[in-house]
Amino acid sequence: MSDTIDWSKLSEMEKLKHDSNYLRGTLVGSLANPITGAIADGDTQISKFHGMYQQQDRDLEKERKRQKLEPAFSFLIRVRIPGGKVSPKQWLQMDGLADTYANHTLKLTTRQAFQLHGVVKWYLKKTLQKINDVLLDTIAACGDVNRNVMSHANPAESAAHKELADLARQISEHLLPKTTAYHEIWLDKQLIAGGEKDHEPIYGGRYLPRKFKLALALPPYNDTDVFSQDLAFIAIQEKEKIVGYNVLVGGGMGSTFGMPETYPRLGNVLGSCKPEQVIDVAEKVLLVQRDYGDRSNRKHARLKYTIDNRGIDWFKNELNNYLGWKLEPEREFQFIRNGDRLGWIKGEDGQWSLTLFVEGGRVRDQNGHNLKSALREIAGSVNCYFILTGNQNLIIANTGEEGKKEVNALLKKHGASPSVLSGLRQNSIACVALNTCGLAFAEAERYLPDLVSKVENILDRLNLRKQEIVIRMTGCPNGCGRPYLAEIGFIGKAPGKYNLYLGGNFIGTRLNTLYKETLSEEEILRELEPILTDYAGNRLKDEYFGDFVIRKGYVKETKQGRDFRH
Ligand code: SRM
Ligand code: SF4
Repeated sequence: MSDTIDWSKLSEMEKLKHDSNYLRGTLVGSLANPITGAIADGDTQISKFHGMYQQQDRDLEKERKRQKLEPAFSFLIRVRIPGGKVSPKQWLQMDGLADTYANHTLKLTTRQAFQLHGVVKWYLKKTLQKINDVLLDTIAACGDVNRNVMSHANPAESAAHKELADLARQISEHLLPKTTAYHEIWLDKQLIAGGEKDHEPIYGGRYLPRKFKLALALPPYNDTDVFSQDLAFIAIQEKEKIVGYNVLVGGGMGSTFGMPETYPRLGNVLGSCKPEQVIDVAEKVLLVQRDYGDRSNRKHARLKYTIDNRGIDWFKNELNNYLGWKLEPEREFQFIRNGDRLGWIKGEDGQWSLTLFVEGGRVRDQNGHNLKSALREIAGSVNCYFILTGNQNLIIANTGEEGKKEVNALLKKHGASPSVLSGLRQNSIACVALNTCGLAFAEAERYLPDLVSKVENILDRLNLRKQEIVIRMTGCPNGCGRPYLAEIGFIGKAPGKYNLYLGGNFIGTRLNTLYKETLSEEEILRELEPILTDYAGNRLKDEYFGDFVIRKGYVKETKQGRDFRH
């Protein structure tokens, strides 16, 4: 097979995957090498498929160099949790691992997963084994495969929500790599000599050209930002029953400064299918991308570019061929918001759920706000489970009246009671960025809370504190906090400097547009104040900020990804 491949036309990663023997690489040797806290170069790529990234503490970078020391290498471990649901036992295990092997924090990601940061090479195996002990894993949380499948996180727990959550798990299982490398390397399961018995019925030996992301949503809530996903299924309900799904393809956020051929893109609705056809559609969309995606240029390899290069009609036709049947026409759907609805809600079954704002998705104990301790005690004593949302928040789900009281009391005891938040802060997302992300040009998670406080001062003067406005910041244009869908978006350009984007909408169906470049904090506030003042005085009834800035001509609507400019 390899003889027929012209490797010179493909990206280096293609050869690496092919030669990795179904994702084994030289990981075993790398882990055993006592000389360095790093793993071999090739293994830094292959290990992603196992759910981890080699990183270094960027705060210490200069000092380590000065002292002629190897960088402070450690690993990010990402745990795959389809639909974001975890049991108290799983929560407690992750909480303990954060303290024992990581940096004492748990990161709730924008894709309903956990991340541990700061795990050194010597503890990787132990940590993965402990994760596995509570029936969680990190397989395919990263890498050129289908990633964590997101699902609508409904605090009101309805039958439809449960159906979506189950479907997310089934799709995730179906699209998992089948290699036994993970079990061999991390869980000491018996080695298959040379791995020759392994095969990947869906992916093949080179896996996908690039990462692939999938989400489910239940209108009217777009809390999984379906327009940013490679593939999404939007539930169609009739009389509370899910009768089908609209199929959306080709969304994506990543882009690179100075490369106009890369851009964020909104998904296109292709048609609809029946609930029992979803897994088939998911598999075949992935196969079309596997077979036609660009394997020469990784910056241009996502499904969104395959679709733009060949056209949406070509894609639909090809998909129908792969399926052997045709999608039905699209059905009407309407979203009223993205993000999460915070606070307590009673479900159809009379049980209570609390959606808790977790700033930057970082669960920790800090300055008397001891959220990590509170959640540990809740997990240990309250009858409930947890749902990580796609907006870095957390739902403490399914408690009775007594449980609700206990949760409130425990949050209070640890100084972590939900406070009344501005409509801006409630709708804020910041990616990790510094100090762990190797791609960050600027701060995001560590800075956005302060910037929000400063914008809140303006909002207070304008009587806009309660107005919900979606604000998102990332430390680079890769878009991990989905900033291109925000009403106010910031992308880091350099330390302390950000591009400002305006005009995304509150329901997550419109890309924003560059308003001003390379702004300092002072400049950001100076730019935003007059626009917010205009908004306070001249908005139409119920008009959202993102719609207002377009109506008033502050920015022009970005109608398609290809028109997006940094
Ligand atoms: Fe992301 C790479 C963090 C969601 C687009 N992302 C990274 C890396 C691994 C940096 C790296 O490659 O070295 C970041 C690790 C930082 C750290 O220290 O933790 C990182 N991404 C994250 C998380 C943790 C952000 C967060 O604060 O929550 C999110 C983890 C999600 C998960 O659980 O799987 C995260 N990343 C996203 C999203 C949002 C989403 O999926 O809904 C996007 C935009 C959607 C998309 O993919 O188009 C996203 N991440 C990227 C990209 C750009 C991909 C592209 O098509 O160009 C990169 C860089 C890359 O792949 O080359 C990237
Ligand atoms: Fe890192 Fe950029 Fe993703 Fe932020 S958006 S986590 S800076 S890759």
